[in-house]
Amino acid sequence: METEAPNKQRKIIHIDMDAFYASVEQRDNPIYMGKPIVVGGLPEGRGGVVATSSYEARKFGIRSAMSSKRAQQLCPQVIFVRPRFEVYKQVSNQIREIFSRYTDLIEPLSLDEAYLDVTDDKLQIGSAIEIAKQIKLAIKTELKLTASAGISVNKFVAKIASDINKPDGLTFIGPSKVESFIENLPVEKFHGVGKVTAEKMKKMDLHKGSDLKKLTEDELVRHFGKAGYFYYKIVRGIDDREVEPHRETKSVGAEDTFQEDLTTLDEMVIEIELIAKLVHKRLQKYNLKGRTITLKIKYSDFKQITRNHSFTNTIGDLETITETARQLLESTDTTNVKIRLLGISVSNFGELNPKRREHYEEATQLKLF
Ligand code: DCP
Ligand code: MG
Repeated sequence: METEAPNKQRKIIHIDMDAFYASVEQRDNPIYMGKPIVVGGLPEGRGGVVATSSYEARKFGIRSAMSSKRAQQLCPQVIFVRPRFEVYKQVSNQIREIFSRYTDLIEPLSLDEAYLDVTDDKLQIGSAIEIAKQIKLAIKTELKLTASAGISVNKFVAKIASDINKPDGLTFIGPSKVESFIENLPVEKFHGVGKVTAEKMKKMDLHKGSDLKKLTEDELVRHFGKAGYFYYKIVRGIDDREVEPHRETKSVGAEDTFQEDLTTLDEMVIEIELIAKLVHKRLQKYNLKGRTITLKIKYSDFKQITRNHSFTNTIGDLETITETARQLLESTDTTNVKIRLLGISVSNFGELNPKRREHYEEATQLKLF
């Protein structure tokens, strides 16, 4: 590592709140404390899904993005709680204020997680471990919530580390441990490797970092496309991505992977309407409008296509999003196809109001409430 890093070794912390929405609900409603709860849609409602669940509920196998019906089957006594996004947003601002006591290099990835570069921290504490401890303590005493921290020399390792000792964890992967840590990392834990890629890797007998390391850059790119360049570097512990405090939102979107492939136009249109609603809700939440609407379709053979349409003016209303996505869908062959995934995103926002220039990660999972 030392040889390829002429600059000073960086100190990166990744913080991720534990069972975020559920912990906030348990904090604010003491009757939920110590109980299995699900924040999300009701099991009676069509398409209700779990946004998150308390750790007590996870013992029963309940997970994010699972249908609320399934969650109820797994744990009949589970309590369903409606989400209160405004409160989560407020807590998110409070944790960011705590981070800002130590550094201005904060890159939020979502409401509950962020990267911090504390190489030169404001209070000249120097030790990233000590800073992470102080942040966790402030979150606990001031907000009555817990967070987990990962500390390392780059974003990739810090992010994976924060997940290792959840909840209330603190994991430090020092410079001399980075390479062996990645070599032993199962491929599905690699940030950016989704289920499909992980399966593909396993079929190729690639199970952990050290297996990926045996492939040349060309081979990785041949099999995994552009991501191959990233994998090549990352398995060697090289991740120079900066913590970007002002990264702007490039697109707002939602997508859904179906348990059973869609084969009829009617089914596809129903899904388009659901996904469009969600995209619309997110645009409203962040007060955004865009000029371009993109539809993504993934077929059962994993082939993926995108179709987009751009307007001269920015749009953000539900009807336009739904209609445009539907027309884009109809511009493709919808007969004799099996669709595994549909996604809609809105991009090309134009000048953002600087006051709202916050970063929101492009959402990739369908969250229906
Ligand atoms: N979320 C959601 N739908 C998902 C995943 C997450 O609505 N499919 C929301 C609810 C979570 C929040 O985002 O509380 C943060 O997501 P995390 O993945 O960090 O999950 P949690 O914080 O709930 O749990 P963990 O302790 O595993 O971080
Ligand atoms: Mg979390």
